[in-house]
Amino acid sequence: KVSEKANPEANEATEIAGNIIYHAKYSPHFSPLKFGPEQALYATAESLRDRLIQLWNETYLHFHKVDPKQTYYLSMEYLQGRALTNAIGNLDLKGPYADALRKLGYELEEIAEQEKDAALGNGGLGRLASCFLDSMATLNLPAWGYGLRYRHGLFKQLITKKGQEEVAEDWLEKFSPWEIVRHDVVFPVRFFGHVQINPDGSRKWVGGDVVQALAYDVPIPGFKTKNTISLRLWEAKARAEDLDLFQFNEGEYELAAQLHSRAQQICTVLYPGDATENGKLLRLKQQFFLCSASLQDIISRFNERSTGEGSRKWSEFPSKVAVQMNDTHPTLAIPELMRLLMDDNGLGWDEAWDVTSKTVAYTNHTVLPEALEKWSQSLMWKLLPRHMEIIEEIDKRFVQTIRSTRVDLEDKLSSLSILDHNPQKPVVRMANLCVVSSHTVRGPSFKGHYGVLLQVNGVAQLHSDILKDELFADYVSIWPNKFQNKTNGITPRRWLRFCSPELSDIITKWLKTDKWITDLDLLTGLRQFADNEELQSEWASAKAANKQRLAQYIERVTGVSIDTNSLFDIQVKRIHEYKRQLMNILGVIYRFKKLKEMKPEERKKTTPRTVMIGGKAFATYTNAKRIVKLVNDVGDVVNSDPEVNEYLKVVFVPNYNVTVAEMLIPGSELSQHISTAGMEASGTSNMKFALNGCLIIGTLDGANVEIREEIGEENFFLFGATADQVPRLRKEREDGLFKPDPRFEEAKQFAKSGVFGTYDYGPLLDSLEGNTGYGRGDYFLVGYDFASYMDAQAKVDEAYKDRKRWLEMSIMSTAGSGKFSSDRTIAQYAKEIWNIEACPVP
Ligand code: 26R
Repeated sequence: KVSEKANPEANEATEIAGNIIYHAKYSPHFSPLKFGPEQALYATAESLRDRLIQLWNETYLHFHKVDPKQTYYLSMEYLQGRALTNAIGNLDLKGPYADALRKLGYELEEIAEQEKDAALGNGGLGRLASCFLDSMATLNLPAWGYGLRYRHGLFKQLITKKGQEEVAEDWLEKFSPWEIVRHDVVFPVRFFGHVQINPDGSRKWVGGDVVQALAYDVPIPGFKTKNTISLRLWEAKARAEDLDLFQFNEGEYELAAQLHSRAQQICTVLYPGDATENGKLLRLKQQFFLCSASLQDIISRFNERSTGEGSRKWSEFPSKVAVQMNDTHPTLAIPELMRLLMDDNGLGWDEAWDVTSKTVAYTNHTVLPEALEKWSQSLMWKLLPRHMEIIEEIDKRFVQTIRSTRVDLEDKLSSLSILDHNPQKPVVRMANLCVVSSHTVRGPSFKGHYGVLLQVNGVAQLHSDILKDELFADYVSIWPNKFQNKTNGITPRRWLRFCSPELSDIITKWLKTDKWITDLDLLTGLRQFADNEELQSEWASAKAANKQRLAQYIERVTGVSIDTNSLFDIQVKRIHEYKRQLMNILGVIYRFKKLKEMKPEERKKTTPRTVMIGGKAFATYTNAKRIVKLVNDVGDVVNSDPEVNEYLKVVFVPNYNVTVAEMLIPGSELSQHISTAGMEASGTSNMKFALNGCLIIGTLDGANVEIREEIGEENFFLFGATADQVPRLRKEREDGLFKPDPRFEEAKQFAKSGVFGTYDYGPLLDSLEGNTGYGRGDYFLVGYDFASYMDAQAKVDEAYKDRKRWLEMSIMSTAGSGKFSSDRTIAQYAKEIWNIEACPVP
């Protein structure tokens, strides 16, 4: 007793253990006879949840009292991953929780392992949203996220003889201990119906189906701060009265519950297939559901925070609310806010437009034409008739303004306008709607409707430049200051402090402070020690421990045993032709062939490598699935070749997700970011790898450009064409003017020769030919870049032989990663787009 009083940590551990037992007993989800790791996870999570709820409430009340301007981040995707380790780390309770669990017979890591990922997203855009939430909370910003509570997150990837197979994922199978259902936060969301014109000329959207949006709050704790913000996820529910009791009693159960089942479809899966009309309709419903529920909630909070005398002025709205649209998926927020202001709150067009355009801002995350959203006008008229009226009016006014002020743009209007009236396929161009509607409230050049600045952004300098010079070039001539850059970032808590505690402790020791966790620029302090042998040896042993942990994981999930002395070379990201996993595997195929041809003593001089590739292919993306299959087939052959497998192993890491990334990245030594220049908007895993002391082989694309600048060109393996060369090279390739490097031809021939099994890789490999009718004439320039890629790989092999130099480069990578903290990114959004300030809970 006495010793516990003297030791507050031990006291806390005892209290926490008591709390965990309390939850196991009185928040029972399992029969009382069992207290295994799973039960321990839920009870532990619930004990943390108690604290989070308290902090969440304090934060909410504080924001309510101070009434600051608040940002709402609207995103169709969040890739939160696991929450336990993150919550414990952010609340600074790792020691006490580990002790408490030990008292109960468990290791914290073992319990954390039980948790499923919340995978409500696809890839980069979703993970970015989650990193942003962590930074918003940590910076004490008044900011919330809004999203959808998909019943099934992103599919689980199984690797079978056929390649990738998708099965439904089930993160809510038991339940999620991290969400709080808010039965009092419910809003109606309408679909279909028609527009009624009232005697006074005002309009009202009526009829159709109405579903309820029910709020679930996921508390997001900041790092070592009381501030705990909300990720509010909407679930769709039918109303009780929508059950047709008469039909039900007639035995017509399906008919009776039609509305219920239609409501349920909305939040069943993320990105339902959109090849069919039905699929498109469901996706549009999802997007509108997010926008409508969120805006009703935002408006009700705006009114709730009104102080004293009557309701507040709508003109104040933009000084209290910023809405950030994560890509075009939540674009319907624009016409929905207009509708709510005009039809429900009686504002006139000009007033509503002024409020709306000062409130919304848009981030673009891709320039790929197939990812730029266009919705069919007829589908929109059917599902959202009032919104289509509003969009038509926005477009009409925009076109009029341009006609009367910019005659020089007359022939550009057909591509600048929001509505594309192409008679074959009339569509609404969502990016155009975003650009036309995003204004700012500050700055000297704000002059009424269309005098605007700084409200559309790209996600890396090169990407933002491409938006200005190409995609949105004509808009730039109208609004030269509207476009800006916000280079992406990642949270250093999850992506270094928590996923690699060994390396973190070394950094803290050498910097003599742990302040780098919230001030990542301090990492530059490591530069002066980059060639220090003592640091290098500590660095090497932390890396070795992480490699060991990764090797065990790989063996467990794939059965392949890998050599921890080999170079760990990793490429993990969504499988896409522009990301060029095919170039990676062709390089591996070439390496394999050369190793086979060597004499044993020659092989001994090579640098042993383990190449790991992971990522999910979209279910209907045929070439991406063929790439997955090829990597697996190559792995089977290479790994079982007794002559070569000491020097080369190839592993496909199945079901890549946030949790797998937390295992792979700390153990990596080389990572590949090798997209065709100009095509990867930013990339964010490149930042995670560099932060963890992994060297990058890559092209001048996306954030690679800035990473290389920060860590130094001598620490980056660069190759490939630059973005401005790409159009000319494509043309030459198409015209048959390209002379392929013999290594490229050799690799392709070998791949086709049948050594890697009986699957027909012809169609995939033919996409790399100039013009075969199969592919797009090597649109992604694998052929052109292959030569310089292989040269860069040869440099990697040489560099790895010099251990001291390699470690120095590794330390320099971490030391130069400070810029890529999402704290920096979010601070810039707060200052330069949202105009919000920190509001710390006292
Ligand atoms: C709706 C459908 C058309 C759709 C298209 C594209 C849905 C989702 C996407 C995902 C895109 C927008 C995406 O994830 N982009 C990635 O955003 C990251 C964060 O900014 C970048 O780092 C990354 O380069 C980019 O590909």
